[in-house]
Amino acid sequence: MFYSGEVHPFRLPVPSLWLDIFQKIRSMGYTGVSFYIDWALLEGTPGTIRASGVFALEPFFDAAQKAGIYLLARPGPYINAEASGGGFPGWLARLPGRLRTADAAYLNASDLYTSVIGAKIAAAQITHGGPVILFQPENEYTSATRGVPFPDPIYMRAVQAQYRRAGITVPMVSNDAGIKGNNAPGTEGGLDIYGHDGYPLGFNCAHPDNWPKGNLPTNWRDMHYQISPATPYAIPEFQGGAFDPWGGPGYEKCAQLVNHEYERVFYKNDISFGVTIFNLYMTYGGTNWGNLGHPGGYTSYDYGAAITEERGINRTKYSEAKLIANSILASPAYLSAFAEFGTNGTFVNNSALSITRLQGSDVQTQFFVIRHTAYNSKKSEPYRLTIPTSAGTMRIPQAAGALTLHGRDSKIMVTDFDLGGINILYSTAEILTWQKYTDRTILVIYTGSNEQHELAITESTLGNASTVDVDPRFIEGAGESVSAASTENGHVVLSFKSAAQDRIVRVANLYIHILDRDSAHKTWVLPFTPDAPTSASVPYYIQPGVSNAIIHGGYLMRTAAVIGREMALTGDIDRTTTIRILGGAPRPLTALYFNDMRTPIPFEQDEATGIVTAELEFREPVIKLPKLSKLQWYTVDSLPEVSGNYSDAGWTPATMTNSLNPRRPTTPTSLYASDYGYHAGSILYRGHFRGNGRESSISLTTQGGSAFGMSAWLDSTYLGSWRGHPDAEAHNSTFSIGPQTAGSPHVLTVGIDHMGLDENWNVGADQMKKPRGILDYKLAGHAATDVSWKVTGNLGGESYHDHARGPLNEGGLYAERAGFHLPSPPVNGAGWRASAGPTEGIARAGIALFTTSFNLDIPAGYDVPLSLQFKNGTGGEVPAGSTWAAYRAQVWVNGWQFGKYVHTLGPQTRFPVPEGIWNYRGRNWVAVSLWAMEEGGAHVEGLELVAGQAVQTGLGEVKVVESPGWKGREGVY
Ligand code: IPT
Repeated sequence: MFYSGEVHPFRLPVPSLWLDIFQKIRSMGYTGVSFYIDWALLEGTPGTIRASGVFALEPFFDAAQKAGIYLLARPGPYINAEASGGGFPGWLARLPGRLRTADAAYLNASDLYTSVIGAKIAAAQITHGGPVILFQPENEYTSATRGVPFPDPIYMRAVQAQYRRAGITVPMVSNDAGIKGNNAPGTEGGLDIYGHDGYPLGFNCAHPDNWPKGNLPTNWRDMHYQISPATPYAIPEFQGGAFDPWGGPGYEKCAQLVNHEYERVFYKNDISFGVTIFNLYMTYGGTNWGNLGHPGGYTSYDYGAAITEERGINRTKYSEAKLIANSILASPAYLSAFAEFGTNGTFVNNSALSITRLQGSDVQTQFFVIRHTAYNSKKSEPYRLTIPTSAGTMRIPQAAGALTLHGRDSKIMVTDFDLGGINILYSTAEILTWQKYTDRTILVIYTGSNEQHELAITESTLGNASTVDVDPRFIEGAGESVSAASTENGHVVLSFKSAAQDRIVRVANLYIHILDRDSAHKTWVLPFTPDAPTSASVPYYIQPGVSNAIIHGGYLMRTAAVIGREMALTGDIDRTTTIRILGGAPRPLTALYFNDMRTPIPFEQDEATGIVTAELEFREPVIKLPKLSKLQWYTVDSLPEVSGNYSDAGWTPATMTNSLNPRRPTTPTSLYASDYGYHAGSILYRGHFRGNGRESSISLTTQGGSAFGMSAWLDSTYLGSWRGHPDAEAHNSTFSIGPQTAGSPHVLTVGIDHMGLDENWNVGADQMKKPRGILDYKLAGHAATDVSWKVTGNLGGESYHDHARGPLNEGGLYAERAGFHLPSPPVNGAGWRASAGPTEGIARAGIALFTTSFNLDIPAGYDVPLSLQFKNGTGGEVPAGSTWAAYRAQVWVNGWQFGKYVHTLGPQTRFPVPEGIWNYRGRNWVAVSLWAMEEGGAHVEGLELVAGQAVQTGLGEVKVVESPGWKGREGVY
């Protein structure tokens, strides 16, 4: 089974942290990761692919392999992904042809990217010893505007051919948006495997408790049998969180909407359909650093996912997802099980509940997935089962009383489940894992709170000694017990109520660990690495018959290895923690290591059970952070354009009259940023004209994408701003001006905050081409041709300067053009002065850059998440409909833009920046641009560096990424 989490390497530009994400996902019991590649970041200069440094793919492949993770490669070329342009480079806005169609212009434009990236992925396929086992060309090729041939088999064949030519040989899977049957195998242009996605709760996180009626898919399996009966049931994207727009409710709300209960009900529902290619989007979201996001989202792409943007795993949904994935990993019979059509009412005596059955096709095992008929019910429902087993039809529980399904829960119950020879006749408690060791078999099951359960074992499969032995140590004081009895018809029945205390029941050589769910959440199942974990160089994957270690406790357990009679673990702890190695430790164990392979740690091994108990000592780190408000800052004006004799000689004249944009320019020359090679960050315009005494106003229609803002000046006079709104991608502003002396030269300066390019979801609409910049203008008293325009974005445009950070990290502010956001800017040079920093602000509408530097000395061996926190009157949260002073800020850490803050919109005020972008043991530079959109200026109320929860980590060294500093740039204007 390909049980996978979606991760975008480009949203975590620190290659040595990729192993951390892979290990956290592998430790959830997932076997795979699916990833996109963002074309826009790799081919900023048309005709040149730059895929090195943080953009290199090879380290991602290596890390996956080291963690034992298989990969599904999804390089697009179109990806969507809430990325600017949906992954399309901005220069495609000039394409003389339709995007995502068989137009030669589009296929030619994507040839270089698909061939270079295709070849890199091809080299990492499993057939070459690498981790890539699946490939998805295109993405959600599902809908089109009228008049466009769709679905076009010629196009889908062409995309497949591009990648086949590049050497891709693994199966190709589709990702239909909804189960509609596009590009199914056997259809013209079809792929090898049919796949579709599903986001049943949608993307509005404002009411996280609201599960709308009817949003649980019920017919997917039936549809799949119709569409593609011969290919594995594949869901290449299933909702694992949600994205959030500017001014949205924030990602903690999305984590609540798509929480652990959602996972239980919805993931198990997909399992009831027999899914065997299953990818949860997102499992780690990351960051839209450096302008890589689309206008519908802000800097964080946390997504409310199982792993937080800061790589934390505190959300219950991480632990719950681990239980579900592990149960499937432990169920080989699931892989060949046949999912029945629809749901079945005959197995359960309560119509408020529904069961979908999966039947083993070559073994007797059956899986019964039970849920509430009204999937969103919050009621607890009692039930009894009548189900077929190898011992005949059974009424369960056999004991008095009833089973219970609580609200917003779903369970996978089994019959005739094989534990390497021992037959579990049935279990109403869910299986977390089991493992057959040389001297014993261990089964770990778990219950919800306040539940009654029953488990039966076929006696004849237990060998001779079928003694039932409830370990008294775990019973005493627990107040709840396990009753066990052998029945006449040859099985041992255990009846038990849930209890907070873990219990062990021994039945012959089978040790059954009964945990409650909270305790199960703390349990880790780790495949043994073939080597000491610190030197693990050999890839290891889950293989049938290869042992797992079962470990209880610890914030995160990463790896386990057995070397002779010694055992070595790696992992992370957030406090002093007692761990219990339930299974997998040699008997007797002679030494135990945790992270540090030189110093064994004390432990005890129980004679009878072999369980090893050890205390992992947390040593509180000393984390000293500078107070940013106390540091020496330097500042420089970043809008020299409006102060006197500024020369825009170096700017790009906006003289193009033949724009290829689908929106035909309504101005004498095109003023679309993409026509001049500018695709990210701020775009600035200079409109020159001579006065004639008849001026009265200037109207501007500007477009920057949702939540964009703009400001305008006439010469040195501030005219006003549009502060932005999440629903406004464009805006009309009219500013009054007085009549100007006839013949006098004037210049209008317009700054537009470019929020990214729209996605290109609907084929034919070419939405990503939607222009950014000035759409229309009217200078009253003048003909439009009286104004001659110049434009700039980032210095060099598509011939961008910063190859280390890619084509989108810089915008067009003067300070960015000059590279002052980079480390070591020339703070003693002309125009700079010492400052108290962004809290000092600026006294009138305008733009300034602030920069400072300091040393960090975070102790090695700890994972300490650091964020930049903007503070305001309320301590953080931006109130809905805020009328606060309008300003926009960007923050750069060592030159990497890791925050775009819109003071009036929010919701994000805390901007996590990963280690590796920070230098944790050395010098760091923080730069802030402040764009004040108020007559009287604006200041940042507070900006501080804050640390999240520190964990003592077994991850190993995080290498600081190459972060070139400021160098005088030629031709800066
Ligand atoms: C689906 C896209 O495939 C994916 O790239 C991402 O944008 C995701 O949505 C939302 O986060 S599109 C689906 C919602 C129709």
